Amino acid sequence: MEYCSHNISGDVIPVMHFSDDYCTDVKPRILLMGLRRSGKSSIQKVVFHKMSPNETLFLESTNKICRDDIANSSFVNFQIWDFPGQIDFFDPTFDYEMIFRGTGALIFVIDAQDDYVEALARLHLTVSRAFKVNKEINFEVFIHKVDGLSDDHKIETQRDVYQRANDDLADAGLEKIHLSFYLTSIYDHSIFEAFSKVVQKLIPQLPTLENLLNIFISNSGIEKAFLFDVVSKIYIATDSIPVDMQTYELCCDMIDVVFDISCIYGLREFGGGSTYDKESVAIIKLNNTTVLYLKEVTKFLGLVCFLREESFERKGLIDYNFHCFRKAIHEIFEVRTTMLRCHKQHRGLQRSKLGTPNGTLGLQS
Ligand SMILES: Nc1nc2c(ncn2[C@@H]2O[C@H](COP(=O)(O)OP(=O)(O)OP(=O)(O)O)[C@@H](O)[C@H]2O)c(=O)[nH]1
Ligand SMILES: [Mg+2]
Repeated sequence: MEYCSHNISGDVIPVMHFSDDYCTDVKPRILLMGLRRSGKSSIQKVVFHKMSPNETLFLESTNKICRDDIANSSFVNFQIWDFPGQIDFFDPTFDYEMIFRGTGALIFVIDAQDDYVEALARLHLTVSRAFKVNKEINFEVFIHKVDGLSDDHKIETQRDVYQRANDDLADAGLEKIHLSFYLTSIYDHSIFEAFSKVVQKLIPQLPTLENLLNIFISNSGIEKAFLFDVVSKIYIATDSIPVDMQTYELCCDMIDVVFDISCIYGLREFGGGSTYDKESVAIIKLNNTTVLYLKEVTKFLGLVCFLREESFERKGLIDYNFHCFRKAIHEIFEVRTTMLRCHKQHRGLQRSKLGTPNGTLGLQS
């Protein structure tokens, strides 16, 4: 099976084959599968390569598996594999066992603006094949391109897809397989939100991060806080208050504003320095007495808080609590790094063929 690979700037980097030594040590994979033109490559380009949604109109159809390494540019350490629309599971050169074995999440994209009968059949085939090989995979169904649908139509489509996909599984005696459904579009923030949830499920430290955020906001008078991977705008954790889409969108927009301004004014003469570092901090006051407060947590992570103006008067307290929060986050990653080091030493002796245990994500501090 032939496939290519991209780094974050989209350059094609040398082709590697499944039999390469590197492949026995792969980062957990997130697979993007679905019928042709369902929007897989667009999702990957918009979320991870800052492509504007309109530009995706010019994307060519994918004709081989494209592997995108997110590890060097982002907090979360994984690879995204973008598949061509028509994968033939019966093609002997397609080693699906090898592919599914190291997979953490399989995202199946369904074009909601098209007739989805064929897509559902393909979803069933894909999921049942993958489950046979690896029972730990999270199956995520993106009901995609919903920008073209009315609100009622969206809900109706989700209900219909949910019903039919689960009926097909029940008919095949595969009720054990759990599918999660998301309504997505590259034309709004829904795709970032859905991807955030997919990634969060692969982060073993999520409950700890959520706890820390809960403690932080309740002691600081903050209404909502998101821990963002600032490069992709995926939020890797938030407190346990339900996410309101509008708040999330404001926080995403703030990251864009901070990065854009930093790129223009933040670099030293001759382009020296970094656009995002320990000193990165931003405050935006909205005209409805709301304040957005962003601070750097690690090289790839930022905390974005949403609070009332009166709470922001106690900025000293917030900053002190933030300092404790930041320290705790760094401690979590120190433990993680030590564990990874031990795991690597152990694996050096064993040369396990299974990749990262149970498909969870490695994190970079
Ligand atoms: N309206 C709308 N169009 C979308 C959305 N996402 C992708 N598209 C369009 O769908 C078309 C196909 O997108 P691709 O990303 O190339 O689809 P693909 O699944 O990678 O297709 P193959 O590589 O052929 O399997 C493009 O014209 C995109 O602009 C969306 O959220 N809404
Ligand atoms: Mg494609």
